[in-house]
Amino acid sequence: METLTIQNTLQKLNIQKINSGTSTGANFFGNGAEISSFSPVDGKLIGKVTSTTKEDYEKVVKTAQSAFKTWRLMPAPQRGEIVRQFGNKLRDLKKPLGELVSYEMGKSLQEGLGEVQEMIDICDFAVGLSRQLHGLTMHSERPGHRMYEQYHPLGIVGIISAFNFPVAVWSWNTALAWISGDVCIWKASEKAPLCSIACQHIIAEILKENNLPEGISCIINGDYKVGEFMTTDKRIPLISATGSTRMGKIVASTVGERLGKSLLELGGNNAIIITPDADIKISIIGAVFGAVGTAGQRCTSTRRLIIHESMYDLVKNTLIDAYKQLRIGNPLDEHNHVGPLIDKAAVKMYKAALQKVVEEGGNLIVEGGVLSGEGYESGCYVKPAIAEAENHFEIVQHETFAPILYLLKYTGGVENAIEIQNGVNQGLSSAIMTNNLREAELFLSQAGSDCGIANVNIGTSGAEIGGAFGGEKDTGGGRESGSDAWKIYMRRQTNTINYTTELPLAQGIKFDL
Ligand code: UN1
Repeated sequence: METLTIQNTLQKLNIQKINSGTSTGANFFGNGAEISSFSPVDGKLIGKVTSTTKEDYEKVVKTAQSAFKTWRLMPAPQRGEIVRQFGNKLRDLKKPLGELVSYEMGKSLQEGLGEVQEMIDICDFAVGLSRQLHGLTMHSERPGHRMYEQYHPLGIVGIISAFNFPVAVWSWNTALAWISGDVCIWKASEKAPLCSIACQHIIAEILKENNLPEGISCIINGDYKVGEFMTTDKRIPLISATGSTRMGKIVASTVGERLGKSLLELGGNNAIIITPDADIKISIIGAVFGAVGTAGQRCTSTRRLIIHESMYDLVKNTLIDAYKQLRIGNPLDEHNHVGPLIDKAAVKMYKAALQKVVEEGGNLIVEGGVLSGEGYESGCYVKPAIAEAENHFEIVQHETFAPILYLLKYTGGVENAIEIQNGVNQGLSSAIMTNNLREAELFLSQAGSDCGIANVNIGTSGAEIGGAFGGEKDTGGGRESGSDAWKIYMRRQTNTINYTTELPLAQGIKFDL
């Protein structure tokens, strides 16, 4: 039955022949090794995609370069019109694309649909932005001179995305890059390649309908070596990469070596502080969703709870009860809360983390474990776990992409909790649960959270696209999505114009001939 459904879904997304080498457009060149995409939902093979060889990559870059020459000349609001059409097409295809995300990646259907909604939202945002790519004007120190700045497209933007948000993260980048006048080459995660094929089909159709070159949107597939084609390539002025801190360091140094720009969205180690003035209901829902949503595979997932000693037992016992109610199983079944991990390698890391926390002196209060038997044939379903631990444990300092929550206790004032919260290398998302204005404001102040995202009475995950998304320290410092994140996709130019018959020099320098 499952297979039938997914075949239907693939058909609606126009993926009859999945092998990327068989498509017509220049973007589907793939003469390299085959990548098989297995669903973590039931372990079945969904399809195969051929990866991109160096020769294929050269063709893709040429296609992108030539498309850029057309695209950059189109007025930005007209580029916005293309993005508007793309957003509308996503509205039409929300259900099948959400299903594919859910089936290929393993997140709940609700979250799969939510991911497509994020794509639609960023398109809307980008359409408005296409009329607002403004620079500043400033007064020149010289008479009869005008000075201002403007933003121009960069060229080709390389996007490297992770399996956990197989479509949304691409769209955050592309929607902004496109209205900025850039063209994109996307290397999707080899763990969710079909999602990239589906997205490419959708945008390719829009471009065709508008008589625009398909090279405005390109995809390449394969492992990290295919990503390296781009990171080492001087023709790609910006690399936007989402993934682990380890990967980000390699990307940053490779791109930095050639003085390219990189936008990095790397690991998080996100915490919620629960103070004596916290609303317990909000705190528990926020913590449980943050820890087990997407099976703990968001970079904004809640990894640590920092609980005041006066609240500790209450929070602990309520959490234990809440975890008993979690239903683990097929994420396409809306009754289930927790789906599978992406693959068996992730299950192995989950198991190793649980073992490590016990070795380091932690105490498992909700034991984890790998599920087997009917409905769990893929071997990727695990039980969310909770461990009482200490912040300095090596495993607590480390981001494990799985539903493991660490409980940490604090005493005294909220400044002690903030110190624990900041006492990790990562700096993505953070939250405080409190109705106390002083605690909340201190948490948000310059002496508070050191993360890129700091929330009050909201959990750590589920950021909206309207704000800039990203974090500090080992999270990489990049900002994507809303606010003025668009600026990284453009190059700034300062222009000074002399409309007199004289040539006065700046700084009052005299140079008479
Ligand atoms: C990610 O996990 O890579 O805040 C991004 C959230 C989402 C984005 C997560 N909007 O949970």
